[in-house]
Order: sequence, then C-alpha cells, then structure tokens
Amino acid sequence: MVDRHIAWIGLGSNLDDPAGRIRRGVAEIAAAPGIELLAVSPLYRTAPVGGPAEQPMFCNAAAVLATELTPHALLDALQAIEAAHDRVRDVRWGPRTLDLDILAYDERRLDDRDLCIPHPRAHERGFVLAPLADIAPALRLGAHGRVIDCLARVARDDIQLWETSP
Ligand code: PH2
Ligand code: MG
Ligand code: MG
Repeated sequence: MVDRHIAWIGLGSNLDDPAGRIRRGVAEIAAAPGIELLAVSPLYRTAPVGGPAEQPMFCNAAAVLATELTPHALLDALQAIEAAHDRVRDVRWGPRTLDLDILAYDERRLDDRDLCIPHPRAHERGFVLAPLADIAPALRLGAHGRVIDCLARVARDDIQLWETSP
C-alpha cells in the first residue's frame, strides 16, 4: 500500500439477518481492493433511532481499516457493497439491509455534497459510539473530542451486545 490512510467505519443493519449481513459486510470490506481490515468491534443490538416507528432492532458494529483509497473512492467502494446487499434508499433513517458509513478518515475534515467527515451525527449516537469505543476509544471526532468522552454523554439503555441479548 503506497498511500496508507486510516478510516473508521460504522456498520448497521436491521433487515433480513442483520448479524449475518454485518459479518458478510465486514468480509466484503476486507476483500475490497485497496483496503486492509485492521480490527472489528463486537456486534451490538440497538434500538432504532429516528425513522419510522416500529422498525426492527438494529445490529451495529464498527471497523477500522488501512486504505490507499481517497475518502470519495472509499465511499464508492462502500456504496458498491451496500448495493450488492440490495440496499434501497427510500425512507430516510428507514430500515436497511446494510449501511456502511465513513465515521472518520485520518484527522481529515471534509464537507461536500457527498461526504461529511467526521460523520456529522456520530458523536451523539450511542449505536455508533459503543462499538467505536471498543476499537478506537481515543479517536477524536473533530470538535466533539474523544469517542470515549462522547459515549459518556449519551444514553446507553438501548444498546446491548448482540450475543448476550435475549
Ligand atoms: N442508522 C440510522 C438511523 N437510525 N438506529 C440504530 N439503532 N442503528 C443504526 O445504524 C441507525 C439507526 C441511519 O443510518
Ligand atoms: Mg447511517
Ligand atoms: Mg449511510
């Protein structure tokens, strides 16, 4: 890898075998050209935030990658994986087979039509912060500070490890 950047990714699914989708998504990210998977968090079962009432519980996880891809090329690669999971974009924050979000990329700040880094809502979402804190507690989310400190400020009631849930 000539150019080596570090990127942190959030994974989410609440349709059609969510945990299996997350595990396959991780494997597909690891197999993508220009990406080396460094670590993956445990899987969490989380209550849906926003979107339509009564949508199923989510499975969420986080991963850290080394990549030679630019942020936009990485976004394209992640969207191709989402599309291969029959991801349909209709309802905002609605149910989804697989959502792959770039949470941070090096210490880069970026805000254009397609991509905002760090992810603009990561710092206030327990379902992002809990898994991310397992692999990157000291990562700084721009002005919001370290992941571990952001996590201390949000409610964790609706976030459990996937395996240990009923
Ligand atoms: N993703 C959303 C909106 N709401 N809620 C949970 N629990 N997990 C998610 O991944 C999620 C969500 C938009 O991407
Ligand atoms: Mg998302
Ligand atoms: Mg997304």
